[in-house]
Amino acid sequence: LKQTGLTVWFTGLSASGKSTIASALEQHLLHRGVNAYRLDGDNIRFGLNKNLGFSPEDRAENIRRIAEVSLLFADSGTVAITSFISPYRADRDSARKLHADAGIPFVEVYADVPVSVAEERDPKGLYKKARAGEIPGFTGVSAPYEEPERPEVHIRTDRTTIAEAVQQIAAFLEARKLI
Ligand code: GGZ
Repeated sequence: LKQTGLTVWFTGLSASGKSTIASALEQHLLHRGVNAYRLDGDNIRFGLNKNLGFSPEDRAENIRRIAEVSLLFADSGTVAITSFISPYRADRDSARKLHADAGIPFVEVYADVPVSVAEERDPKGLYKKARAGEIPGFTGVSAPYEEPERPEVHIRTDRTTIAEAVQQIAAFLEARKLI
């Protein structure tokens, strides 16, 4: 018995909460017996993509490879959950098209937070460094973040609890009969 695979694609600023929600969603799905696997900076940027930096070209290649890997997981029947800034609309749209061409569902989740709030959170002190000019091309400070125009799920993470965010995504997946 094979479950339908799909990709849940998070996008949002650094410190938007996307990885926290992605982890909670993964746990939620696993507890319901739905196989899920999360791709994030820890298992991708330090491995497969360790030769890539943060120039627009490298980010495009980062996202291209992640899209291909998530498609493979989804094709195997898993819910692939990706958690990367993916700041460029064109790169996200390519990931979407890759899935559409393969007939695999793609669900874009926008972890939306004002830059000012992400900057107040600043859990790793990266915004502070970016403001000081120590990290060139930092998303939201000195590099663009292109907001999704029609994400399947839009979460204002500064006004939503983690549990509510997971429920919002799970409800969408259920309504579409994806889980
Ligand atoms: C944005 C950067 C940068 C620059 C390092 N811009 O908070 P974090 O640390 O853990 O999340 C950020 C992560 C972004 O990697 P992604 O692979 O998600 O980015 S993209 O989708 O745009 O390719 C941050 C850290 O890496 N980081 N330099 N210049 N974030």
